[in-house]
Amino acid sequence: MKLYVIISLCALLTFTQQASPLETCACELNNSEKAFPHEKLRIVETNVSDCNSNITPQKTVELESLLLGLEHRLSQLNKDVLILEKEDDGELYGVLSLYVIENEMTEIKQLIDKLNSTTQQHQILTANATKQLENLKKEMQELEKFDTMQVIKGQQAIAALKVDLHKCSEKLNTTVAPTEPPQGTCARSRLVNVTEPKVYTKGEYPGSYAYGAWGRDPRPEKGKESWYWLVMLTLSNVHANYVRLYSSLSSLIIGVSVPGNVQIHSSNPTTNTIQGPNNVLYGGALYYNCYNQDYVCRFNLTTKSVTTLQLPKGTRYNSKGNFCHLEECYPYTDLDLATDESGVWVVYTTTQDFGNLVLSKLEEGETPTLRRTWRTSVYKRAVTNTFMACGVLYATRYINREVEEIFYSFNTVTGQEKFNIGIFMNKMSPNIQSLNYSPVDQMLHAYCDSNMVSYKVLFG
Ligand SMILES: *[C@@H]1O[C@H](CO)[C@@H](O)[C@H](O)[C@H]1NC(C)=O
Ligand SMILES: *[C@@H]1O[C@H](CO)[C@@H](O)[C@H](O)[C@H]1NC(C)=O
Ligand SMILES: *[C@@H]1O[C@H](CO)[C@@H](O)[C@H](O)[C@H]1NC(C)=O
Ligand SMILES: *[C@@H]1O[C@H](CO)[C@@H](O)[C@H](O)[C@H]1NC(C)=O
Ligand SMILES: *[C@@H]1O[C@H](CO)[C@@H](O)[C@H](O)[C@H]1NC(C)=O
Ligand SMILES: *[C@@H]1O[C@H](CO)[C@@H](O)[C@H](O)[C@H]1NC(C)=O
Ligand SMILES: CC(=O)N[C@H]1CO[C@H](CO)[C@@H](O)[C@@H]1O
Repeated sequence: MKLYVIISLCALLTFTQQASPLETCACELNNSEKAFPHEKLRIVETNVSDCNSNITPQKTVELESLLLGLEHRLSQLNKDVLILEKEDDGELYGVLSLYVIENEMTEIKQLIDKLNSTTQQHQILTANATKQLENLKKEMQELEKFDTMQVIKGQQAIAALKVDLHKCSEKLNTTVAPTEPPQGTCARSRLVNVTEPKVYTKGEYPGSYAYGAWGRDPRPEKGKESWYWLVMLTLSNVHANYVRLYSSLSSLIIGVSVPGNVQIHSSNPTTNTIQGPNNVLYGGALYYNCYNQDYVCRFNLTTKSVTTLQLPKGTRYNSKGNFCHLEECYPYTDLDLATDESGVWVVYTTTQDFGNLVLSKLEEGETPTLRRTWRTSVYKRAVTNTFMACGVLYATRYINREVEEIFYSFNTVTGQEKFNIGIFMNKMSPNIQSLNYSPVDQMLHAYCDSNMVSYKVLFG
């Protein structure tokens, strides 16, 4: 639960740092009734960067030293959490860390108070910051209550906390950077590495539903920018009839689905049921292989209507063109839907391509169509999964229970194929059922034996 505390401090710190040299700066926190303040903090951060453009620099040494103090407090917090993690004592440690962080919180609050009284000049700003802190504190107390009923999940929260602390210190260095790639272009040319897992959660149904997919809509509808989606194959590990939504990553980790399910059809399976794990959400619609057909289905979550696209004759479906490794194949992985900076793609294979990977770009529109198709020389059964990033197709293979390798790439701009990518991903569990790249934050989301794991993709 404390991860919110850290995020809030981070937001606040960024806020004060960003805004320290200004004279006046109107930053309003929209106090909606959402269960988690994550979204709110995002808004603050957005507004902070907006404010930034109006700021004229002005030195205030005392203020800066206080900010430096805050920064040190944050790194201390980081250390404390790391120590506690080493001393992991089963259930107790989640609770202990809550107290320690609470104390840190208090100290940081004191620093903020000092900050408040430092100069008249910054009065408005700090009052605003304090108000925001108060609001957040209220939210935090609400969450605290909630957490006492969810003690078992404390450990997950701590894992995520570590991730957020790292993000936080990154943010300290880089200030507020735009996360959205520039429209129409793609600066990310060469994938050089992926990080260790940054997010790892068993989610709402620990250990259940071994097959599925999750991620973040790269072109979300307004107000749903921080939403995450989850599709679990609830019937026979093959079929699903709904998309489950979470208003933030935190609510997904904690396992609170606030918007809940959007159902495709009450029966499962039936026409247009989701078949197989490799689905994506894009522009408020789920793209997937639908039941018993060589079709891409598009389910509009707003209108709840399905439009379909039949793939070329000879397309392998109904578990006849799967991803595999030496030991076994992943059932019903005939169609792998993918998103990148430019839209939606589908990866599949056909009889006439002798089982090699085929890649098609989807044209959105009234009904989806195929814009263009590329043929590769990599055998689909030698691949465990694929994803797209910046117009480049990447394929993975199974090395062992701990490691998966991104070994292959196909550049749709140059047509160049590479078989020696050699990027290794450390796994949290042996099998990756789906991989989705999120161009919004360059995260690679993996669904692994009912766990949800994210890696940050590093580009050269
Ligand atoms: C604040 O949040 C509410 C509820 O989400 C929304 O209706 C309203 O438009 C928001 N106000 C602003 C100024 O963003
Ligand atoms: C930012 O602040 C403005 C007013 O300063 C407010 O209208 C808006 O809702 C806030 N949030 C965002 C996301 O812009
Ligand atoms: C911050 O300063 C303002 C103006 O002096 C004061 O009204 C407010 O109570 C202070 N807030 C805190 C938390 O000390
Ligand atoms: C932040 O900058 C400091 C000093 O330049 C560096 O030591 C530290 O590793 C950086 N942290 C991150 C997360 O980049
Ligand atoms: C890629 O990242 C992993 C872990 O994140 C690291 O161990 C490895 O050295 C990196 N490889 C390269 C070539 O930078
Ligand atoms: C879903 O339907 C709405 C209403 O007709 C439309 O505005 C929106 O573009 C559709 N989304 C997709 C992805 O087709
Ligand atoms: C709560 C609070 O103090 N809000 C202030 C934030 O800054 C604006 C613009 O300077 C003030 O008008 C608000 O009163």
